[in-house]
Amino acid sequence: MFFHGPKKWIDAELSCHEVGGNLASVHNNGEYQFLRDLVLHVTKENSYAWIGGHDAVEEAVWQWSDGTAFDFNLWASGEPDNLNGNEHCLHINHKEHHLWNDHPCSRTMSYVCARRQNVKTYSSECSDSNESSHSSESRGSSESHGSSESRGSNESRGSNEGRGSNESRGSNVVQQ
Ligand SMILES: [Ca+2]
Ligand SMILES: [Ca+2]
Repeated sequence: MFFHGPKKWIDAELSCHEVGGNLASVHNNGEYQFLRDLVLHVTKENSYAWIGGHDAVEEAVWQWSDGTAFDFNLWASGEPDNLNGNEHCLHINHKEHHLWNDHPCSRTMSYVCARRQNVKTYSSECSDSNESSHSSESRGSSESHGSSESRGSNESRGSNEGRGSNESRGSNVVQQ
């Protein structure tokens, strides 16, 4: 899910909560590429966007807001630099290599939400059988196909994020 915002990091995170998610976490190159493709598809450029990384609890201890392990990173060269002692939130598409940077959390920009559980919900809505054995696989495929177009455009249109997501969920069910 991609949102234009612009919002501060915390407002972006809270906005993700409203649709049952968190700012996105990234655990491998494929996931990062997916997020970058989504941002590029919606904004037509490699815009800065908040994702869920922060070291607001303890300086230099990076965490994901969705609680998953911070087991992967793609920091840009020289980052995170905690510039002026005031950079505790993580945005993507930094500089020419489009990697990660720590930045003041009060800056406003677009952001990417993710609903890890809801992806399972999608698959169980599609077919009531198989929901657990199926979930990791369907998660990958539902994110890489289709969603950047249909989900992305639904949600980027208009600012009513909660309603947008309900509508897109509803239409998925109908289509099934
Ligand atoms: Ca910091
Ligand atoms: Ca920085």
